[in-house]
Amino acid sequence: KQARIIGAPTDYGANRRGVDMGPSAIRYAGLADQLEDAGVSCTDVGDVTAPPAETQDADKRVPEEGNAKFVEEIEAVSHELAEEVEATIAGGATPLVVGGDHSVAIGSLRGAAADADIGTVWFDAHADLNAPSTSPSGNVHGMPLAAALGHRDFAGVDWATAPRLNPENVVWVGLRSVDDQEAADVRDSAGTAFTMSDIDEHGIDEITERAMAIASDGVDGVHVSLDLDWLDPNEAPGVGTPVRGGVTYREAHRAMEIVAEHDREHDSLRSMEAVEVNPILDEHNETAHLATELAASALGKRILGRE
Ligand code: DIR
Ligand code: MN
Ligand code: MN
Ligand code: MN
Repeated sequence: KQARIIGAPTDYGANRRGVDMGPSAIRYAGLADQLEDAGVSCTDVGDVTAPPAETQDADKRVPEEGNAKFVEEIEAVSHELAEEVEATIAGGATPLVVGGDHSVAIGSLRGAAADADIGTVWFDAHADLNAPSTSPSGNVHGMPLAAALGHRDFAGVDWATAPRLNPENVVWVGLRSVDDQEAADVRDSAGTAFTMSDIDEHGIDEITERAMAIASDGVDGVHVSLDLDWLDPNEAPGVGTPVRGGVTYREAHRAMEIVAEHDREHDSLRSMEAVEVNPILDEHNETAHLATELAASALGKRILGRE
């Protein structure tokens, strides 16, 4: 397997500064070496362009309805990132996008869906299905799935939508903090939502297997989106919006191993991202380390290696 690391050092979509240092923290934690050890040959293309939020005006709004901060900046990042992701896949490698806040998923999904029908598995405490008119925060990191799926607020905003992301192949895993309107929108969507309660009831293996099966059913590939706040804050303290009651360290690794198994059997993993690492809020770069380990598991690392 070949991976291409693409950094997207943004915090335009988040409400806390510091997540723009995620790519740097993840590289410093040894991502490329970890992947090489796992037998994945890997190149790092560096970062897409993202000027510091302080130098930009938060109030420039593209969807005129409602509140969405830094939309012009997010548009620029989405364009460049989508192109990198698309070119990576065309070259036969797996894009591994390292964020940055979760708004970078808009670019990842567009790039992954440029030339194929795709599904996505969204490992996150949050559903990220808010839209400018429904978001309580105005932070675009809570909106990438609404954008990608073409919510009416994003009508005509073509940089934001991923027309070949099939709504029936969207699967959430590990939800535990969903806003009121957002919860109704998740229930009304064609996608499948597995909450933390579903994981408690059925176990991480069964839920992840079902998630990969649904996300890959009838499409060309799956984009795996890993928001580090999916894990319990005890394991992943360095995130902007920690929520108690997340998955454990071992559950997270099992889930990523199941992603890799599914990919071995079905060639299903088209692209992946690891987002929302905030080293400022972290302890000893622990969350960035976790991101590198989990990416390695998703790309095929096994405790005893492979023959
Ligand atoms: C919240 C938080 N639902 C919002 N979302 C986060 O601002 O829309 N997503 N943190 O990962
Ligand atoms: Mn998220
Ligand atoms: Mn989240
Ligand atoms: Mn299959």
